Amino acid sequence: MGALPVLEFDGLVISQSMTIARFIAKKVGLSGGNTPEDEAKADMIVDLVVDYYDSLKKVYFAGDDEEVKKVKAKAVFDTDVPKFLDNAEKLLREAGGRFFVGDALSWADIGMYNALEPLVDPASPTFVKRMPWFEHETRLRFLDSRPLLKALISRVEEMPAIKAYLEQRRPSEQEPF
Ligand SMILES: N[C@@H](CCC(=O)N[C@@H](CS)C(=O)NCC(=O)O)C(=O)O
Repeated sequence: MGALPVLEFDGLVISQSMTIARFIAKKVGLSGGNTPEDEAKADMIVDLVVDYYDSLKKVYFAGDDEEVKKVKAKAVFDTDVPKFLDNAEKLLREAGGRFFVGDALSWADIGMYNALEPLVDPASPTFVKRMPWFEHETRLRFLDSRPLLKALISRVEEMPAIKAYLEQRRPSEQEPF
């Protein structure tokens, strides 16, 4: 396949992280609904998150020079990140405020949770390991003016199966790339 991650499932072997995640979402009934329209809404949110990760990668893989990283981080967190968060907050509001598609959890909510959790988790390796100068207080402020996203984080992580997974998650599973 050439790159990780790879999923093997009943003889099927597939790569590409979003293809894998979409396949699993469909298998377990989290693809966003039963219509192409609802699935497209969920896909749109996931692609929004992918765009955010593309921005984050500019900092994450910027090398070992902390000063260079700080300059790149400032650019990303002053422009790309607020734009991403405002867009996500608006789309969540338009969807009714609780979940991104309908009134049930989908892979869109889980994808968004994955992207946002590092902002609220004091020990998040995304920041503690890769951007140690980015203080927790500063991270938290990104959600102050986005109450629906902030509430979504709690809503997702309080779901029993997700809560159980998070309690036994390995540190390496907390890194986005
Ligand atoms: N678009 C791919 C990117 C995969 C990717 O960059 N994988 C990295 C590890 S996280 C890799 O395997 N790099 C080694 C290589 O490409 O040879 C995806 O989302 O799965």
